[in-house]
This record gives sequence, C-alpha cells and structure tokens, in this order.
Amino acid sequence: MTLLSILEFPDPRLRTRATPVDPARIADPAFQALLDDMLHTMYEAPGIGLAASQVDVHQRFMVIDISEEKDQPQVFINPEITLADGHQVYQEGCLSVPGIFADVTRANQITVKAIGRNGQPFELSTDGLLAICIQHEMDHLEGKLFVDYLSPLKRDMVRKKLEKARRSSAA
Ligand code: GNR
Ligand code: NI
Repeated sequence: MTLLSILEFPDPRLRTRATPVDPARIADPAFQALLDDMLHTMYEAPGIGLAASQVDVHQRFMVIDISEEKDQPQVFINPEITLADGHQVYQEGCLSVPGIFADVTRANQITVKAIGRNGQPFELSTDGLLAICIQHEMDHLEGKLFVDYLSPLKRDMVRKKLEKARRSSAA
C-alpha cells in the first residue's frame, strides 16, 4: 500500500474539475489499488474523507469513513446529489488546508446516487456529518475548497498563515 501525497491550498491543481470515471475501469486492479491507497492515506492523515482531486487524480470519486472505529470505508464513484434539503452549520477542516477550521453552511439532508467499488450503483439518503462530508468531497471534485465559503479577506489570511507555517517547517 502506498501513502499518497495530499495537495495543499493554494495549489492550483486543487482547482481542477474532475471528469467522470469510466465504469468499465472500476474492476481494474490498478483502480482498486488506488482506492486502497486513498483509504490508507485518509486513515493515516487522519481524516474522515478524501477526494481523488486531493491526491492529484482528477476523476470523480472519493472515499469516506466517519465511523468511530474506522472500520466502515465508503467509496463513491461518479456521485450525484439528487435531493438536498434544509441547512446545517458545522466547523469544517480539510486535509488540503491543514490546521484551519471554519463554520460552513451546507444542506442538512441529502440523497446521493453513486457507484460503489464493486461497480454497483446505489442511492443513499443521509444527514449530519456524513451529509457534510459527502458535500465537502463533492466540492473537491468541482475544484472547490471549504475556504471558498469564507470572505476573500479571510481566505487570504488562511493562505498567508499556511505559507508562513510551510516556511518555518522547511529545512
Ligand atoms: O478529515 C476531514 N474532516 C472534516 C471535518 C469537517 C468537515 C469536513 C471534513 S473532511 C476532512 C478530510 C478532507 O479534507 N476531505 O476532503
Ligand atoms: Ni477536504
């Protein structure tokens, strides 16, 4: 298993809009291995989700595990939100924006249609943290980050803070 490196804001590659996965490719051992590498990378980080965009793969899929025991991996390939209702506010973070947390408003209840790692289409209705995480990961596939919901001034403060942190951690 390979630990993948995660792109960090303001890397322009995070702004790439991902293209659909060819369903015929899901069964490929190379694609299945990439899913395992992404899960491994997410668990190691540690994070509750990881979009392919974050590891510089600009295709529409993501992995999520919001369970306490970290034993419930979920894979969403070519996800589409078919229903969204209500609002909830949650303090979000992102592995591509390390150390930054901010309140984001998202839909409370969603229905998402996707393909699983077994190639089977499924539909899931959910709310709470899983709904937040699905929306956060789907934003990545559009090249969107949670800091985009902040004011331009706050976003620039985030960029400067990350650049400063990176400078002081460089050898
Ligand atoms: O690990 C993560 N935690 C998190 C917390 C609140 C809202 C969203 C997230 S997703 C994030 C992992 C990540 O960056 N996924 O893209
Ligand atoms: Ni993220």
